[in-house]
Amino acid sequence: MSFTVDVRRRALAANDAEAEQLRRRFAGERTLVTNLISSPGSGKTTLLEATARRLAGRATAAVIEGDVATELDAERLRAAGLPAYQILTGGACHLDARQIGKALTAAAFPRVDLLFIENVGNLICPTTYDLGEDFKVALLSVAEGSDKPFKYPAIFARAEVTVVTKVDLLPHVRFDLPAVERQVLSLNPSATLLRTSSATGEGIDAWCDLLLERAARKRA
Ligand SMILES: Nc1nc2c(ncn2[C@@H]2O[C@H](COP(=O)(O)OP(=O)(O)OP(=O)(O)O)[C@@H](O)[C@H]2O)c(=O)[nH]1
Ligand SMILES: [Mg+2]
Repeated sequence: MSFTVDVRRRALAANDAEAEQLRRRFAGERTLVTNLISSPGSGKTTLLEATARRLAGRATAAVIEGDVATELDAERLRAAGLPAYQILTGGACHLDARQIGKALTAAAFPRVDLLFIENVGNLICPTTYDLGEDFKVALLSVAEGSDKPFKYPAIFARAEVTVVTKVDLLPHVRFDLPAVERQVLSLNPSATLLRTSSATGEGIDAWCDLLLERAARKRA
């Protein structure tokens, strides 16, 4: 085994151990945790803003944001009414479990029903880092092209939920939605597929219902 492969394997094993501690903590707090992963600009923060509006008064939520630079996304979510903590990776292309643990200590959120983790925008690096989440959510906007699940198979294979975002733009872009859904299901036959538009509100109820149902199951 090469030195690089060995170091990477150890780093992932250390991350998995930290993630397991987080998972036990979230189980004790009965908080449903989702890890949102997608390309830059595919609509993660905007979906969370729409989610905050739709869930207001129905569930409590908080957000951990991961970005290379700026506090912009955390500021947007605070403006939408959610407690939000920004992790700045300073160049790293994914979040890890240790950062989540530190963020939880620094943020000192009250106990919440839902914790959203918005990962650093890309479809590759965040895939293998367990953050103690209940499930990963992959987002793919209709502006990104219909070949993406097969070009970035690992994330679509691991995400329990894939959300096709910005469906309001479908009349204006070339995007083969059935082909994308077929690719996702061939990579992960048990995936849940959703279509949303944060602009028109289409699909936001289905997304929120899924979250509320999963959060209720975790509380039971
Ligand atoms: N038409 C349309 N535009 C959207 C929708 N959702 C997001 N946008 C726009 O897409 C752009 C990027 O959205 P963000 O939510 O910031 O994307 P992101 O995935 O959080 O981006 P990063 O945090 O940089 O990875 C913004 O200009 C949004 O207004 C949608 O459903 N429809
Ligand atoms: Mg964002």
